[in-house]
Amino acid sequence: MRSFYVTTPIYYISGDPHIGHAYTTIVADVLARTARAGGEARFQTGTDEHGQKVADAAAAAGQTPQAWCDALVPRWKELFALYNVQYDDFIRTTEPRHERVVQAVFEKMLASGDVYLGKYEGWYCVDDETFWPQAKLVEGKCPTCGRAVQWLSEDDWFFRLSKYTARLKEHFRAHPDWVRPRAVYNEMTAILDEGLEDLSISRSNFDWGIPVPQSAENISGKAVIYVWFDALLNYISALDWPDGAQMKQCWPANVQLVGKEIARFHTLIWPAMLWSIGEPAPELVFAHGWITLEGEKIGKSRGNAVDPFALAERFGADSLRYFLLREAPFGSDFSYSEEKIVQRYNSDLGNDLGNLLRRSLSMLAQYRESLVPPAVSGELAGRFADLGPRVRDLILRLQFREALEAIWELVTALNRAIDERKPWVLYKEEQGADLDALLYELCEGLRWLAILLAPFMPERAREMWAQLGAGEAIDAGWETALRWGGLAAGTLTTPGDALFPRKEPVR
Ligand code: ME8
Repeated sequence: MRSFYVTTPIYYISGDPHIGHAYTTIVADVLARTARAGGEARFQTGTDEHGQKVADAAAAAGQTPQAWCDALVPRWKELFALYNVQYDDFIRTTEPRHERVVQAVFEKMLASGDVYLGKYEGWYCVDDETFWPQAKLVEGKCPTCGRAVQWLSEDDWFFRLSKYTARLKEHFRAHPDWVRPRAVYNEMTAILDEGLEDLSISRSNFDWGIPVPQSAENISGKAVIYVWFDALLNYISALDWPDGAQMKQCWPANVQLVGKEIARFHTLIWPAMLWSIGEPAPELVFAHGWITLEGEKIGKSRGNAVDPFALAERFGADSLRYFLLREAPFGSDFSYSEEKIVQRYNSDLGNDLGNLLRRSLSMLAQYRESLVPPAVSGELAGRFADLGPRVRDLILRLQFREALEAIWELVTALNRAIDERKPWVLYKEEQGADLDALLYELCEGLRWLAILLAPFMPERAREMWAQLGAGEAIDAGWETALRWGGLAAGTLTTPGDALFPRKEPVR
């Protein structure tokens, strides 16, 4: 069966991860969890370990690059575990399974004539690991990150990228949604219109990389493959290209998530590399915006990194997941602020959702000894009948904020049902049937919320599920789980601690 395949960039392991790295990985996790609730899915992330940037970081720490990477990888895995990220594969570019594929691809391109020997003269930005011709520099600096560039003059191997310009243009024309959001699509077609130059894909002035295969006539005897050529191939090396079973099941990827600063690599260079070896381009590259701090992209090398470990400790990992996906439409930049996190935490999570669970279960305890009354199918059941497919579609279209807004319609409706139908009055006036009906709707609605929120807040959703006594199957397919009446009469609920205990506002 064809499997839904979602990837994140593989992260440079030049230091500890920051909140931006957690962000893309959490988004991929939400997608994968949603896809898994309706079929097969594969979610892959990992680390980009070669190149000058990593070598420099290791040297500054007085370590070999390999020892440096080996010591840091657990830190990244720890972060993803802390944020309840459930990837299927974590690839490191220093693994033999990856190096083998990179060399095989290089050899295949050499044989077809898409790789040839030439001379590179121009500039190089170490921080972005990018070659820049003189004409592209901005005031003599890297046009992407604004840092100083270094002059390179080397005999290098080149990839015949220019040859694919026409095919790229046609691909962009025929698939106007293959690069999203639209602004990035437009930016990429503008670059295409200027024309593409062949790309240097080896480096001979340093050695932390995958060696150019021996079958290639090696210029200096120690050339290594350019880190981006190496890194992009992670998406298929982990599928065991060319003939692995995963390759057949998963390629082309359904969604490749990247930050907008690396859209060019993924939408202009990557498809050309794939076509050169006879593989199709991914179905969608989504280049999302940046989390910013005082208007600047948060990033390790800018020294304004926000520590995601400390944040999870303070607010809970699931609350952060919620915040990151709810705060801005996916694609746009948004500015990070603790005030905003606390505000959303206390209002959306604490008041709307947490109190709804607490109030519902404490009324059930008070009036019905915590036992779920017989199922009823009232007005809410009809109104929200299609909520599951709606939320699923929105998530799979990467409209996470809209998906959460749709889920919150149910949260609001349940809170309103309590306020309007006043269970305390029903109890006092001994309107037992109406009280039963309302309590059932609240519990069943909460069960739906736990299922729908599980991709976003897996751990908190499980806690809701446990308090509801709803059984084992929160991960069962949505199709069967989201049928009104799933919560059985007589189920014993167990009110527990507050889901989102109140936080003091930031002063
Ligand atoms: O570029 N806001 O790695 P990298 C949102 N190794 N997302 C952010 C972010 C921010 N402030 N900062 C980082 C590389 N990210 C290459 C990729 S892929 C074949 C090779 C996220 O460590 C975002 O996804 O610089 C961005 O593209 C990625 O981290 C860059 O991580």
